[in-house]
Amino acid sequence: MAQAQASISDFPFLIVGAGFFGATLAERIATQLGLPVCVIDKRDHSGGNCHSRLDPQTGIEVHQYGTHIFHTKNERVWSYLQSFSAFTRYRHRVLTQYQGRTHVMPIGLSTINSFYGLNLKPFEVEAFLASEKSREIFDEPRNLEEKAISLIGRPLYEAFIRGYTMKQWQKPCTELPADIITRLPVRSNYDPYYFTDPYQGMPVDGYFKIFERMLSHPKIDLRLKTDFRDIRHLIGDKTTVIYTGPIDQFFDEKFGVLEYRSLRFETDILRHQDYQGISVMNYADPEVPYTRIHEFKHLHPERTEVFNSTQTLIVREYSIGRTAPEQECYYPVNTARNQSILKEYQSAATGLKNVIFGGRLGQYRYIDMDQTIANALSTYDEIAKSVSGR
Ligand code: 40K
Repeated sequence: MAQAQASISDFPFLIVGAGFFGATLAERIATQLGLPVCVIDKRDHSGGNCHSRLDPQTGIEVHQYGTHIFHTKNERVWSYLQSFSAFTRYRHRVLTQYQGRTHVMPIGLSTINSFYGLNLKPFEVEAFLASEKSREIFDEPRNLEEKAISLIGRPLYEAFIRGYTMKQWQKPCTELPADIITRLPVRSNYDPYYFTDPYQGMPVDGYFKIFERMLSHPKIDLRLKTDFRDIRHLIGDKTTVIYTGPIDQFFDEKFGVLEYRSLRFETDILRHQDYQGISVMNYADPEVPYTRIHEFKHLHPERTEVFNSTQTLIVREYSIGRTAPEQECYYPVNTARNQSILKEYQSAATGLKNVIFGGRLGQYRYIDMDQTIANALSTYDEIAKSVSGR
């Protein structure tokens, strides 16, 4: 017979959302403080947008919300994660298509030489870029286009930034704020790797395993397919709520709806051992409706049987505005209006004694997985202090 479920009001901690912020806090509170934690998530899986699953037909690990590459400079985060998974030595690379040709991302010596048909040496890059930039001067760039041209010159901007950014945000770069980018670093060498962090890799047996291991502790009660809005009336005043959902939804959107970009994915299984030769191929041309194609088998070349199989799975990614509540939230949209709405939610949040907001949606801030875990570990330190001080 099924055991009766403990009531929400009996838990000292209720965590809303089983992504990295929620899972890290649940794991720390359960294992280090020995306190019971209830974790709810409205989806039928843990892991938030980092969730992955094995495709039943091909055995390929699919990242259901787009490719997630773990990379960090933070030693505490890296060593913490090691207790839940070993990591491979995978190092992420990205290529981009533009007008039927293939170039290395981010822009570096390989990109400049392939794009301009040149054969520059590293020590010639700085002067070359300076001369490209000098063709058009914007002392006070008024938008993303002017800013990008002032950083890398018009041709590189038009090829690699203009179309791609417009597809991401569904707005021409002339209507996007200049401060989206502060720098557009151009590498003067042939480094082909996308990230520069000292710690990088893919979880050996998949992202889903990390979350299984983090959340499997007997003190953690994980309840999937459970929407916060359906259970919030059950919360008593003895429970601390750690909320990682969208902050505007916590307050029933009373100060207005915060805007997000969402993504739409189109999956195909193809009869090729290798479709595109790399895990992520960007498409910079504005005429191509998708922004990139993911070919997940390339994240795990060490899984030789799956990797060598004569079928592959690809996913085309389309950026879409989030117009309906059932669409997933991915990227906060940094406009003056959203920031001023956010301020109102933040000050309402500060007034709540028993609620902690965290994660990308709880903060309405673009943060990487490692930053999310770092934030959760600091939040845990605060919680541990206040628990021991009681
Ligand atoms: C940011 C503030 C944004 C929108 C879309 C697609 O590759 C990724 O998934 C992330 C890229 S890289 C990045 N670094 N900071 C943001 C700051 C909002 S978003 N991004 N955004 C990305 C992105 Cl449709 C990718």
